[in-house]
Amino acid sequence: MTATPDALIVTERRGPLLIATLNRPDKRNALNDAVVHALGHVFMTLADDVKAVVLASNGEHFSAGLDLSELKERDTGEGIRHSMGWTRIFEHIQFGKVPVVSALKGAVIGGGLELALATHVRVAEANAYYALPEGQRGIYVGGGASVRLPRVIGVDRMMDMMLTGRTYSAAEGMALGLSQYLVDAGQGLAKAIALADRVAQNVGMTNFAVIQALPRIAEVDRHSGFFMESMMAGIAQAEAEAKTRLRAFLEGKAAKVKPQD
Ligand code: 1HE
Repeated sequence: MTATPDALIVTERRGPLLIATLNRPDKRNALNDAVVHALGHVFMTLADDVKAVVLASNGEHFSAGLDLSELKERDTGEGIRHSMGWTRIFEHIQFGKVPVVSALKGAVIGGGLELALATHVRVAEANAYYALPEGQRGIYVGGGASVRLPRVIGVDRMMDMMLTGRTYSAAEGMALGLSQYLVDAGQGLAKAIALADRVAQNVGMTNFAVIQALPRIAEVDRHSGFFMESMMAGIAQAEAEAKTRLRAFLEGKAAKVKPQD
């Protein structure tokens, strides 16, 4: 187990996985600049043999969002630069080297929800809940929620969250797509690791296509999208490992697709 110098993020290698854990439980994993920069450092320095990352948290809550004690007296320019700094790092998580599976529990609030939305697969424990209290605090989201959240739950639901302070439970969040998995309290990390292990078994080029090409294709016009997809398909098929796996299936040596838990 290793940690960034200030141990705000604890990292642990587990075979092909890197488990990165938010480690500020006394402050409910509120995200200050040091935490966000430490996260950025983790994702920008991933070893080549890391095939997937699990993003977890210590304590009862995934994250209480922006550390409000850091807001203080920023002027407009500082505020814009600060938000852009978060955006850059969260983009690096979403469009980084490998897929990221997050394990969500307790408060997934404000910037914590924005961070979660930058991950590719989200596992929520039954006690997780989602909120954007920016409206009540007199501020605005600044970690990419305006871009990412409407794509998941729609503009109107996000408006409602911000205007009325509505929260969504883990079960509601699962139905809306805030998480793709819902597990009992205490089971989030184990499930996230199990899923990340599956992800890590894919051919790297396919994982790359899924996290890099798919979200981009989903945002362009259909003609460009079809063409981008065809290019990505051609690139992926040409991989030696893809050929090996296809041959293994045709020779009856590969696992069949069956329903799973
Ligand atoms: C914090 C923060 C924080 C806790 N910034 N210090 N986020 C919010 O508006 C959420 C604010 N937090 C809460 O509503 C609650 O703390 C929780 C529901 C998350 C947890 O409640 P609880 O009872 O378990 O803990 P607590 O007693 O409220 O907090 C424990 C300590 O963490 C306490 O500090 P202490 O020194 O008195 O022990 C709290 O002050 C501290 N703490 N949350 C700073 N957020 C890129 S823009 C994104 C904009 C946003 O994210 S806005 C959303 C901000």
